[in-house]
Amino acid sequence: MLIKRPFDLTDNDVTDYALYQRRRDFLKTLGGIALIGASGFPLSATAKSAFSTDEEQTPFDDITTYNNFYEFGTDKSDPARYASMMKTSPWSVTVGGECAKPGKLALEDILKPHSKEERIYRLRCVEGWSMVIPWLGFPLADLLKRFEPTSKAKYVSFETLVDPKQMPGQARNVLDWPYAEGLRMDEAMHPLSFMATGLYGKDLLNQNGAPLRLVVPWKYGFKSIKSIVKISFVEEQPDTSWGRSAPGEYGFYSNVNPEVDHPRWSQRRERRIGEFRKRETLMFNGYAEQVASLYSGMDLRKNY
Ligand SMILES: Nc1nc2c(c(=O)[nH]1)N[C@H]1C(S)=C(S)[C@@H](COP(=O)(O)O)O[C@H]1N2
Ligand SMILES: [Mo]
Repeated sequence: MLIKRPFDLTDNDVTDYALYQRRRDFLKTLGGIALIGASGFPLSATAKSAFSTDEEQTPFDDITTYNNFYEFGTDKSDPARYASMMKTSPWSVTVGGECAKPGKLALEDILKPHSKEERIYRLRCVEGWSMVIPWLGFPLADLLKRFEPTSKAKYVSFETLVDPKQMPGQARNVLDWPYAEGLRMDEAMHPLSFMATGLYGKDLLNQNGAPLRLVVPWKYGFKSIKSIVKISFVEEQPDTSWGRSAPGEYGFYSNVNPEVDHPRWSQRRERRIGEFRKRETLMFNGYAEQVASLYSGMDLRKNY
């Protein structure tokens, strides 16, 4: 296993964002039009969740143009530029491992039984930036229960599509493909864990992980794996792509924790995209009340 390119340092990331902002302002001036920002998409049909934050939502334009999706390249602007090369229809998801009802399901059959709801969650990237995103989707637990995991299912793992023809970034070995992530079963079954199919009331754009992506708001953003094609129930803690590439930097839990620094930068503060001054990073990304009990008795410095 090779270590190719770790996440950018926080300071690099800040420069990165400033550069991106300038490029965008430049493009706006060029076109002579203001791009459409937040609001815009009515969402009257979906219920407002008690889990949603009422913090200001990051504009649609930022959420869909400032992305991490290394399958399309490591630059923040690569996913928006290249993700249309990925074909999301037809799409299927293979579910297997320790469960009574494994199978390969067409996306339509995955989605059919679930009514969609909105969850406005904070997303905190391990690099030190954050957003507030109004997701559309359904609880992960409701999906997983359908496959009837057995008592041996202690963890659940997820994989992203592999196809270098559709995902040009996979031609480079920046990570071991497929992108892989995992959760402990109780984390996966927690009511905050969410399968997203949309944001701002519309279907997900490819750069955000269409047609189906995980969202685990109390963990660093890299746990929220995009464009899922495989779900497996397993007995042992599964490998993850980032864990394999730099085990000392990206642990299996990766809970947002201002007290535990990344080996190469502090995690105390973060830049909310669109804000100038940094803000304090909150324990479990502000979801401590809901999730802290999952980790009682665990040393969070060891289990980073
Ligand atoms: N398959 C896959 N999923 C991924 C990533 C990736 O590179 N590949 N990047 C992760 C990281 S580091 C973050 S911060 C979030 C970013 O999600 P967003 O671009 O929708 O904001 O996606 C995560 N999911
Ligand atoms: Mo991230």
